[in-house]
This record gives sequence, structure tokens and C-alpha cells, in this order.
Amino acid sequence: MIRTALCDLLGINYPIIQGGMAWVSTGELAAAVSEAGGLGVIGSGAAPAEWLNEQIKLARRLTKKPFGVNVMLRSPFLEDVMAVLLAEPVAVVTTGAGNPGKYVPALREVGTRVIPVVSSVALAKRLARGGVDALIAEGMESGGHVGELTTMALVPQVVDAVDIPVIAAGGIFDGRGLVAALALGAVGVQMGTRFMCASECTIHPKVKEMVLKARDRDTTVTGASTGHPVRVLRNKLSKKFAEMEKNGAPAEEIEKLGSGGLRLAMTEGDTDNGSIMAGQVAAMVQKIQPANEIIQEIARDAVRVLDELRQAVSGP
Ligand code: TUI
Repeated sequence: MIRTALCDLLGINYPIIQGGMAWVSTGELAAAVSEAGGLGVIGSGAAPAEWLNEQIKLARRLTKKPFGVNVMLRSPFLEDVMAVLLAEPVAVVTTGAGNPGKYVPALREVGTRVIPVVSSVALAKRLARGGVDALIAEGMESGGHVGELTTMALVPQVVDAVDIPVIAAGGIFDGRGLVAALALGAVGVQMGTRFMCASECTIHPKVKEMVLKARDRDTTVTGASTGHPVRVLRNKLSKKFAEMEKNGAPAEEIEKLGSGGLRLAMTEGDTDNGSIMAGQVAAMVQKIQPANEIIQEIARDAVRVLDELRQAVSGP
């Protein structure tokens, strides 16, 4: 068994949060992860509030355990999404791609634990002062919108800067990654890419196939020149991005190329013209397996790694 303070904070059995990925993390996936003893998270991304409402209802039908919702702060439906979360409170709200500061008091008022994702120490400090429950420190190994620091450099800096629990994300795949995160001072991990190939994940099979085939250098960061760098699997679209950036195309034109691309890939299976956001650990994903098996495997491996480490280091 590998329990940490995160398990008590969230009422879960394993210190593993499933990343709330836009167009990937549905109520079905979130419920499966929560049923398995982790924290499942619905990814509301840029979807309309009605979609989120349906997914929350679906997850509630499928599990009695706590689950969360990720709010993408650049969503065009942000205010409506927040209204849903105040009317239909969930156990946890994680946020991404911005500063959720002004929404924190209202969410906590309805009993929701607020856990923003940060990629810098400055925002971590500001949000900790604003009364959030915990922070997810996400390194640039992750898929999707990325910051500049790696997980190895970011997590201990955030841990030292705040006195609330910190969860590590970015580049974490298995029991080794979980133990490494704990060694850096985190109380648990958030993993997205691995759950893309969960059996209960409803994304298009062609995307799962691409993740399964990915090798170590098959992700790249697009859109850095627009101020919104995004890690994706290399494909025809990412090549087009790279060419436009090299030729100094205006940011608006590059952004236009990317808009709608995530949905196109994940739901339609257009793996040429769609944006296949995935992290560097895509290369480690070798099979499609149920969420329960993923969680059990990570927990079992983490205990084994801890035992082996104890044996491997000399001393009293
Ligand atoms: O949010 C993510 N990953 C995402 S969001 C997303 S949808 C999207 N698509 C296109 C452009 C933008 C978003 C796909 N992947 N991860 C969490 C995360 N948040 N990583 C980094 C940040 C972050 C960045 C800047 C958090 C706060 C922030 O603050 C800026 C500010 O306003 O102070």
C-alpha cells in the first residue's frame, strides 16, 4: 500500500490524480479512475457548460467516489463552466492555463477543494497565499500547454516555496516516477498521457495507436512564438506549425492553425491535421489497459522500487 497525505486530503486510496485532459477525460474515464481508488478528473477544456453538466451527471451515475473537474481558464465558456461547478459542486477542481485566483473563494465556499496547476514558483506562491488547498507543479515534459521548467527542477522549488501539499506532474508514468515525485517532496502525482490509453478512455482509436507507437523523440513543442507553447505528437500539423514559426508568421495566423485541432484529433481521429497533445512519456505507453490495472500496477511497482532503493543504498 502506498498512502500519503494526499489520500486523506481527497478521500482516495492511491496518491494518483488523472489529468483532466480536454476532449480526452470524459465522465466515463474519470469515474473509472475514481472507482480504481485514484482521483478521476473530467477535462472541461473549451467545451460548453452543458457538456460538462452531462459528464458530471454521467460520472455520478458510474461512481459514488470523489472525482474532479479541470477548468481550462482560457475557455470561451469559462463563466458558464464556473456556474455549473457552483450549482453542482464536485469534490475537486483543478485548473490550467491561467490564474484561477478570483474563483477560489466561491469554489471553496461550496465545499470544493481547489488545486491549480502551476508551472512557476511565482504563481505557486501567489495562489498559496490566496488559500488554495494544494498545487500541482507541472513540468514541461507534460502534454498540452507547457511552461519552461522540467518536473525535476520545478517540483522541489515549489515544495520549498509554499506550505501546502504539492503534487508532481509531467513525465510521470509508473511506480518509479511516483517514488521520484515523493523524493522531490510531492505528496502524489498527476498523470495524463498514460490514461489516454486506458480502456475506458473514449478518444479515437487512431490516437491511441499513435501514442502506442510513439518513441522517445516523437513529441515536440509547437506555438512557442505565440506565447502558448503546446506539446504534441509530431504529425503533419506540427510540421506546418514549425514551418510557419520558422518563416515568422504572425501569432494570430499560427493560433488559427491550432484552434479546433485538439477536438479534430481526439474525437474524429484526424491524426494528420489534428493536434495530438501528449507528454514525453507517450513512448513508455505500450498497451491499452483498464484504469484499475494502471493504478494497481503503479502502486505495486512504487512499493517494490522503495524496497529496492533501501537495499541498494549502503549505510545503517
Ligand atoms: O493547462 C494545462 N494544459 C493544457 S490546457 C490545454 S487547452 C489549450 N489549448 C491551446 C492553448 C492553450 C490551452 C491543453 N493543455 N496544463 C496546466 C498548466 N497550466 N501548465 C501550465 C499552466 C499555466 C500557465 C500559465 C498556469 C498558469 C499560468 O499563468 C499565467 C498567468 O495568468 O499568470
